[in-house]
Amino acid sequence: MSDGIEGRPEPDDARQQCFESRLDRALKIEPPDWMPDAYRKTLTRQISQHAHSEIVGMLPEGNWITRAPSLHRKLILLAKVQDEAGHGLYLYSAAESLGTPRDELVAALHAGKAKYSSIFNYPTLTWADVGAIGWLVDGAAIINQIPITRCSYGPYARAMVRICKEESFHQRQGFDIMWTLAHGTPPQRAMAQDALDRWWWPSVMMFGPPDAASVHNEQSLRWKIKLFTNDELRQKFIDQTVPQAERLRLTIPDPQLRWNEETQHYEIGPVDWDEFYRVVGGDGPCNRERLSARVDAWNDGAWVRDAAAEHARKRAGSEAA
Ligand code: FAQ
Repeated sequence: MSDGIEGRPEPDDARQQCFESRLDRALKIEPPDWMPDAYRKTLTRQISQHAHSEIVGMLPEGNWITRAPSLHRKLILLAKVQDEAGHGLYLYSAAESLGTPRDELVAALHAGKAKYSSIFNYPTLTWADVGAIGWLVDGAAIINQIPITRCSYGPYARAMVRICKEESFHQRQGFDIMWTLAHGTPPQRAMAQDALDRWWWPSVMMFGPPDAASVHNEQSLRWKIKLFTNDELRQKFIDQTVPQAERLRLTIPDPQLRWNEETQHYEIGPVDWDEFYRVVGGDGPCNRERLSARVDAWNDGAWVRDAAAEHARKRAGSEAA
């Protein structure tokens, strides 16, 4: 609506200009600030998907807590899985600051309407898979998330600072497991290689569809929600991880992998994007199992939420009296 004075920006235009000028000056957008609806919606989608990924991501590794090969490994794994729960909570808080209550975000996950990372729909068949997840999946997560510490939305950027520090520890513990197995007996080495064979391509896919097929890349880059495209981050991951595999003397399961002297990057063979879309669409090896485990955990925890809400009600009542 115009205020009728020629040349004066309409109120929404003025707010839009202020928003864009903050982005241009690399200033953060904070919860009380005006923001376009579409920016709010995209952020809520991405942050809640990220939160769901952290929580669902506890399941594959949680599967090995009771079977870790030593007390030392068990303690480390327990701490790591608890860290992931913490990451989920920071991220749900950041998403809630955009106006959608946590219950709604969780309900969307349980109804199969909200996504979570494709990577967590693969099974953890051996102890080496715990190593491969730490090394590859946390390694990929760090590469994706370090730039998000500089994204335009304050609560998301700040949550990511602590998360990235913890993910660095996770990546090292995964590499350490792989190193131990790779330098162990021949069956242990074979177990490490088998885990790499199964987790390599899903980790490469984790960065999302190729840029040409990404729905949100362009707009999210403009809004500084993303600072790099899916393919740029994927390339960083490949360039970082191939030399690590060489140090482990393990073989990346890609006969077409080669170093390009000209571009100074590794090149990989074709990615099976049909598999990616199948998994994202709900038909991966463990999608149904993961979702039903989350729904069961939510239902089993109802008494804790009820007790906490009752306690808060009583305390508010006694303070008011
Ligand atoms: N899985 O247009 P784009 C972790 C969807 S945390 C499932 O490129 P966007 C820690 C995408 O949502 C791992 N869906 O989308 C840990 C969109 O669908 P929509 C999670 C995917 O958002 C370690 C459609 O495809 N990290 O690992 C995936 O611009 C170990 C089109 O794609 C984050 O969430 C996928 N892999 O870019 C925990 C980081 N990729 O929503 C436990 C933050 C794409 O339109 C153990 N998120 N889709 O229906 C991001 O950086 C971005 O959201 C991307 C996707 C890069 C994931």
